[in-house]
Amino acid sequence: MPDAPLPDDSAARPGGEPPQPRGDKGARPDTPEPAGKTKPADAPAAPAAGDAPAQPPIPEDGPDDGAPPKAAQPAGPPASGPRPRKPTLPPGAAGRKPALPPTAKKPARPPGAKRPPVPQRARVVDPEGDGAALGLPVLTRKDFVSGSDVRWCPGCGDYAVLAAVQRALPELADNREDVVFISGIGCSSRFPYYMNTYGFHSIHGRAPAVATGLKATRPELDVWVVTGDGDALSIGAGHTAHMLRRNVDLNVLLFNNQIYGLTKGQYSPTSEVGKVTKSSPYGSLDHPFNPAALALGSDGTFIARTLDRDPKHMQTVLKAAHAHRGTSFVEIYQNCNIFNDGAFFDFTERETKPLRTVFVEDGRPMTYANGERGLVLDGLRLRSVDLGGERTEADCLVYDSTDKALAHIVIDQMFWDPDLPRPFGVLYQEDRPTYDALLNEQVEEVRRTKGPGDLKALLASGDTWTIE
Ligand SMILES: Cc1ncc(C[n+]2csc(CCOP(=O)(O)OP(=O)(O)O)c2C)c(N)n1
Ligand code: SF4
Ligand SMILES: [Mg+2]
Repeated sequence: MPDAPLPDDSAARPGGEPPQPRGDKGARPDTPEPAGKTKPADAPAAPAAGDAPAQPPIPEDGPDDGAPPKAAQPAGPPASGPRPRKPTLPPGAAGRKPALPPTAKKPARPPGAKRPPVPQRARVVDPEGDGAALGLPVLTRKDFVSGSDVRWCPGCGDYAVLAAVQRALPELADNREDVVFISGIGCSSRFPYYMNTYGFHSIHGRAPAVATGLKATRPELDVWVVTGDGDALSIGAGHTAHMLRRNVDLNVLLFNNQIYGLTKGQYSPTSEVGKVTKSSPYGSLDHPFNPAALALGSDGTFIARTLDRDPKHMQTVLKAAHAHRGTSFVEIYQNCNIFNDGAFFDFTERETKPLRTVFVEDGRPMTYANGERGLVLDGLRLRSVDLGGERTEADCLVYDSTDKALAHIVIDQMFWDPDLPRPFGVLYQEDRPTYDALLNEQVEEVRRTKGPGDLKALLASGDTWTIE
């Protein structure tokens, strides 16, 4: 069963208040004690049961760099104490507005009183970018911020991803009504509540199935899938692979924190060997997935990797993913500061990042460490070399994201070889017809040649029996 209630219809409308979870179930983990490791010195104490739950700051505007808010306030998942309940409605009245008595009229506005503001429709972005000059309203980040309290732990990397998506969307979306976020179950999967767009917090591991159905029947919509390493790669692994091979035109954001966050810190399919958690007290024996390799092996047509702590890079990748027609698979390294703090610090912290990361760009040589090192191809093996002496930038491999053989080498070797840095950016892309386009073409073709069809007649055709 999903951990959070399914959104109801009324709540999923843009501008409407997304549904709130009933009680704390499914909202956030209620025990902050990280599994398998001692609590960091600055980790917050768990609020006593019955205390008011600590609310993380709502990232109204967020820091300008989109970085996650620091865990300065009373942090950690809230206590499982009671939360204020909505007044109980009479049976059958749920979801309905209290009706006015038949003869009752709306109270008249006193003379001279101002007319209440008319709710604004979502506004259209001028594709030429001169909307402001024409006096037209233009979508901004705020248009994509829902009124819901964000219920992630303070300091969680999810905030930075949310901010980056909300910042990128005004440039990508013509209007909010055509944008849909579909998620599975997990902390990351709470994402649709916080977007002022359509959304569906669906079933564990099944967001690709729901999204495929939606995109196939409403191809004009801009459909995003938000999922976690557990959601997409444990229970949903089969669905993820089929979505990729079909090349459904979806934008997939996989929040990889190498842990099950929502269920309080069990090891996940991306956790490293030896990971000590409550569910692996002697260390995990599982060989982890490399999500990008899984996507490439599933014949994915767009594969990228970015980081919560590099908001500018994340925005660039989001825009490239959105521009791609087909399944855009974006793996985002996301810090879970409660149950797996520092999993990606090698790639995000100032001291280690230059030596441990390469940001690939088409047509540019693969250099890193502030230009002091580079990557060369030695047969089918990548090697890291010092630059400035015998070797120069001109000797380095020039990246080409459309080269599948290169993508295999880069995605695989740079994940496992500790002497190689980790690659970020658009790692692979190709053009291939999308499933939704092919499906709709096929339906049109059959309609054209055979007529509109009759479902009842189809069901009653062939070998059917009447049971009397
Ligand atoms: C059918 C089913 N099995 C198991 C669960 C418990 N469960 C909820 S979320 C989750 C894993 C979430 O991990 P991930 O996708 O990595 O999300 P995160 O919380 O780390 O963002 C699990 C196992 C469930 N809700 N439903
Ligand atoms: S991913 Fe970790 S830090 Fe983020 S909300 Fe979940 S438990 Fe908290
Ligand atoms: Mg996770």
